[in-house]
Amino acid sequence: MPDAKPIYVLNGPNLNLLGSREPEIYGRATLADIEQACAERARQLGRKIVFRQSNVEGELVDWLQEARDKAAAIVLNAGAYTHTSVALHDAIKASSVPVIETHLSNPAAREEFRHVSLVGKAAKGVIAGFGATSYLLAVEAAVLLANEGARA
Ligand code: CA2
Repeated sequence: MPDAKPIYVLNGPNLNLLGSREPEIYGRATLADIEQACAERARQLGRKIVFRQSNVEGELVDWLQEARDKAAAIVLNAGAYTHTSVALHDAIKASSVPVIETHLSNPAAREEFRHVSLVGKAAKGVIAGFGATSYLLAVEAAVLLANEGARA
């Protein structure tokens, strides 16, 4: 599929700090390590990725809007905005591109305030709790959904 649209992998606040602190929760991989692993897995499955991180909620909204035309599917780790952002929820709802909510940790097994996901209420599905492997599972799910969409 030479002209296949890419998978967008979007990352929210503080994920640029990965690998430097709290390895017991988030693992030792840096975000650059995760980007490389996602690109490799997508390549094996015949897709490219666009990988970005921002600490700014509005920038994530802009990228979700951009993805409406440009992406085949979206892997989204919205970080703490997962639990608070009506703007991200609305941007996902406004899009027909499938979004896979993705987390390194398992928010359901952590503090109460992480148990609500406004992103999850709009997403196609959720992958959480497998460390950096969550991203690889999410890329696989994204490619499957993208291929289904391409056939539909
Ligand atoms: O488990 C995940 O992937 C989270 O999305 C990570 C967010 C957290 O707010 C969500 O509840 C679950 C936090 C990302 C912050 O990452 C850091 C990495 C290293 C040091 C400090 C924070």
